[in-house]
Amino acid sequence: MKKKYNKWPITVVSISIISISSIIFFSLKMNNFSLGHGSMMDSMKSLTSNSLKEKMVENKTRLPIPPLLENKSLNPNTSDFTLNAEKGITSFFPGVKTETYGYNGNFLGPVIRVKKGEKVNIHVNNRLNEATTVHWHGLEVDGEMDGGPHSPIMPGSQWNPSFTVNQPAATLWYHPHQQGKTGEQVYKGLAGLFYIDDNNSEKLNIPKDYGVNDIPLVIQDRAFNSNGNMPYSTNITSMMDGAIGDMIIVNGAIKPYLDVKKIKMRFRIVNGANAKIYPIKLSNGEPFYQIASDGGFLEAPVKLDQLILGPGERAEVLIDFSKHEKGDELSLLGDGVNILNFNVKEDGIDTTEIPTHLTDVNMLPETAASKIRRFQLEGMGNMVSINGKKMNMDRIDEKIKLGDTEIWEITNPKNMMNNMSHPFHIHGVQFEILSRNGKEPPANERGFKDTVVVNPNEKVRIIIKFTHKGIFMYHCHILEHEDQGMMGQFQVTDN
Ligand SMILES: [Cu+2]
Repeated sequence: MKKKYNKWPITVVSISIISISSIIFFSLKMNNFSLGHGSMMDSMKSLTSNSLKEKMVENKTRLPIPPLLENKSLNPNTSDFTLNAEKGITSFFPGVKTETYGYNGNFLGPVIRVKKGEKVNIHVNNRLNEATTVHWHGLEVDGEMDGGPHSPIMPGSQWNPSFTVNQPAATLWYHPHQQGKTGEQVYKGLAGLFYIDDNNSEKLNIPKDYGVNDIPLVIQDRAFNSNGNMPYSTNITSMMDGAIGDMIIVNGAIKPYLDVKKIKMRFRIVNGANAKIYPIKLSNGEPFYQIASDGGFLEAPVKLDQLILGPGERAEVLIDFSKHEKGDELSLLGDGVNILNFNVKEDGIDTTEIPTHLTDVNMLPETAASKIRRFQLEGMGNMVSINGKKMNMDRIDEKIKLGDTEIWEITNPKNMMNNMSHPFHIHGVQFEILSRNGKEPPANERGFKDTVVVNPNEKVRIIIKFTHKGIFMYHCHILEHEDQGMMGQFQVTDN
């Protein structure tokens, strides 16, 4: 027998809660406007305790390089990998132990490296006390293999996705996508890189010696309490802007160093932060060259003084250290803060080049599109929505025909309740940006993308060809927004 509830008390309580939260929300936003962006938010950020900060010695830890995951397959055209999601203990500060999560280790995970055309089998063991998923961010695979919220792996059980990689060389990544828990699980340390190589990437005369002149940089931020732990904060700032810590970590280390030779170096930069958009530049202001975006190489290197990456986005860049003198020190700045020190140590033999042409990026013509869909991003905190809706696992928001090409128009209207940039991510596809507010995208965005930052009052038009079947997500990659329901589902079917 179902109980009958009198709905009035619930309604009154709900209305009161909504009114009180709105009042708090409005007053905070008003304050924020009057103080100028940042000041109030900065003062309310989760902050690391001073006693810990005093223990931190800059330039003391060598940049950790994640191991390449061993391929256990004996067949040359097949890869076989095992990932274990597990608990760990990590020392971010000397002598201080922090409880973390990791894949096959204490924090973050190994690099999965495959070649285009390969069949890939992965065994994911969940050794945590909670359900998790592993989403292959940027990979073009069927919905069942995508690792979204429909593929939870219960504690103690295994998930065995299998797929053939059929997309160009790229730097992708993997991370949990457990419904409502993505932010917390990534914050604790679950994330890793997924590299695709192809004939072109192997042929190009660019730095490609993993860990030597081809270095991954996973940029994240965390806040630590006095006993060294990273409490996943659900305070009001985190709820609104997403979880932002005051300690920036690169590959899991705070302000590490990397000794470099006087050669060109390639860095594969991943914004693995929960919520923060990072402007990235060199401390001496010298330019560098972006050679790849989310989904692979750009047509030609793009010279940049500054690169802006939103959560989920990737960029591969070349930095030329040959002009420096031995003993020179410079650093990589993330949001104006020194996040990685480069020590120019010795001469080196450099036979690599900065090519004038990297690949052909064939732009899909607008005329190929059979449909235009519109997505309006709105809100902050728990009041986020897409097209006025919050994620519902039981609702398919958009139905798409396999093989179709579509234009998606994503808008982010600025108003009292919405003054944030939202990184919009689509699963299972690589798309191209047609325009930002009617203008051509910047040169470094004219490649394949799976995540695009949509700024306040911006309309971003993208073109997508849907080549895989199944149920997929589109969502804001501020993980706290995603967990609060800033996500929808599309289903690709062949009828
Ligand atoms: Cu968002």
